[in-house]
Amino acid sequence: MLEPIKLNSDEVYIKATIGAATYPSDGKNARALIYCAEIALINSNEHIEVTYYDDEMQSSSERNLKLEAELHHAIENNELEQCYQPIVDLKSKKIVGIEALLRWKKNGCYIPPAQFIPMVEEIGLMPAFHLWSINSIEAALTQWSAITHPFHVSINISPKLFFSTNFSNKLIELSATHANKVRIAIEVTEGCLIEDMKRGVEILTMLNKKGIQTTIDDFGTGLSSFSYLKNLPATTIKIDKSFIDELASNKKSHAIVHSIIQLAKNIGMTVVAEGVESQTQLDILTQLDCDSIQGFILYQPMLGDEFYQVYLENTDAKA
Ligand code: G
Ligand code: MN
Repeated sequence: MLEPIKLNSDEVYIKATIGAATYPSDGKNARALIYCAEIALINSNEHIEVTYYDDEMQSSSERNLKLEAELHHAIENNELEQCYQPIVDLKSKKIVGIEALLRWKKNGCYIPPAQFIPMVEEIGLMPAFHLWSINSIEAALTQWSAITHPFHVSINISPKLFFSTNFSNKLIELSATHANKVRIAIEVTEGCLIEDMKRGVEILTMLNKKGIQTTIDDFGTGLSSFSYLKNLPATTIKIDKSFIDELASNKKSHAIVHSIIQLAKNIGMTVVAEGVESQTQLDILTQLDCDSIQGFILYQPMLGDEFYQVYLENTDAKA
């Protein structure tokens, strides 16, 4: 436990995170050692007090710097791809929505989203990437003439963007243009709103009035609080993949998923399970009366043209 320090009449808690380098293996002079210690610090995390430098950190830092530099050119080099992963209603087995997922293909290889999305955020490119995404979704929706209600397009919103002033205008425009056939939903994580809950609720309420729905993404992993659920104008809970992974093997995960589904239903929200990969998981979710699912067992994320074909086949709609 941290010991508090008295500052006038207040008690404050101070914590340090240290990056360390070792003489002479990491460097033979102060400059080289400080450089390595800084790299160790960048690679540290809040749970470890002292992180020691190793050579692997150096190469991963260099790789990251190179990727960051390349990200600046991803849009002009046509390296971004807008993918869509279907969300399927468990009772009707029909596709009732999609999650829009951004992919970055560099020299023929996909860079994992978990690696590049935080970088996009970090180097301030999120507004440009978000706009690129919205424009591709707009173009796709215009082409997908056979899509009809009930159908929603879920768009992930990064925390920084969510609180920036201008982000919502484009979304509102997109929603209004295609309101006759789809609903636009935004996916926000519980952590996303923590920064300023009051403003978060205001923004979501304003979007809600314009017909934009809210899904709480990765539910169960953040600081899930009931007042949060009570106060947010959210329509859907998405159960985090980590619970789904252990649905069949861990009694507690099973009980948690069961309870989340019941909770959602009791407060009038719909519930989606994400990351469903096996038939057993699918069967349990059906038995627990989950509304809909998303996962590799049914569909992987795919490009727009492929998705539209899948939609037409699944819903017997005519193009
Ligand atoms: O938490 P969020 O809804 O943003 O997660 C979406 C991510 O999860 C996407 O990158 C998508 O490719 C991935 N994903 C979706 N379904 C599955 C699945 O069944 N298994 C795994 N491993 N990843 C999945
Ligand atoms: Mn999501």
